[in-house]
Amino acid sequence: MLKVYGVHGSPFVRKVLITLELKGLDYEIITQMPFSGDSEYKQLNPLGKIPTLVDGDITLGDSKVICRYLDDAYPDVPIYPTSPAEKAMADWYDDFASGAVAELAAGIFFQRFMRPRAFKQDPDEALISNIIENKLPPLLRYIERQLPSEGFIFGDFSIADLALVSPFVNATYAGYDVPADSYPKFTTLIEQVKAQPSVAMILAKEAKALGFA
Ligand SMILES: N[C@@H](CCC(=O)N[C@@H](CS)C(=O)NCC(=O)O)C(=O)O
Repeated sequence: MLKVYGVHGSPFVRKVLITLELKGLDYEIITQMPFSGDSEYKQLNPLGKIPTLVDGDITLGDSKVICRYLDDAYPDVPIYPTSPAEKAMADWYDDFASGAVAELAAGIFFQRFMRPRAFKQDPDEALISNIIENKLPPLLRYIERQLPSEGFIFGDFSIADLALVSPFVNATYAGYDVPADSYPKFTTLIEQVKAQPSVAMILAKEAKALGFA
């Protein structure tokens, strides 16, 4: 059976779990906390980051690489668009969202949720204000410009929609919601993604795991 090392609540683990659910694959979650310095886990993934996927002989780190692999290895229910141009754009959105966007949007969650719990430190509210007021808006404006007037980015729900929305699920847990008046297309997309059955299922599990439900 496929094994995912990680925990509920990570924006990156979430992408992988939703991809597995969408494809109807059996998997088990092996609990692995981030920032644990676990030397045994580093044998599997020397970066020590979550998620890591083990599928038989193959062990992969990085949610982008894992989702791409799952789509190639288990293509029955695709999570990538098919044309080379749209596939490349989906990869770009995933890279953009899992890199710069996640650093900021999930950074709010890191400060307000992880920092007090994992490091017994207060959140840096000045850093959070700088993210919300200065750093996120140019990225949100870009996302808003890229989105179609309605529906998912490539017609069907895809990794592009999931990757862009995932870090903002964490921001919401930490008290920040994307303002609908400034970003109407993106806030609509966020709700549409959350309403997908595979997404709603994982969000319900993680809300329970994080103590929000
Ligand atoms: N690019 C990676 C990022 C993974 C990542 O940063 N995961 C966080 C948890 S949300 C982590 O494990 N952080 C621990 C660390 O940086 O040591 C991916 O997409 O999977």
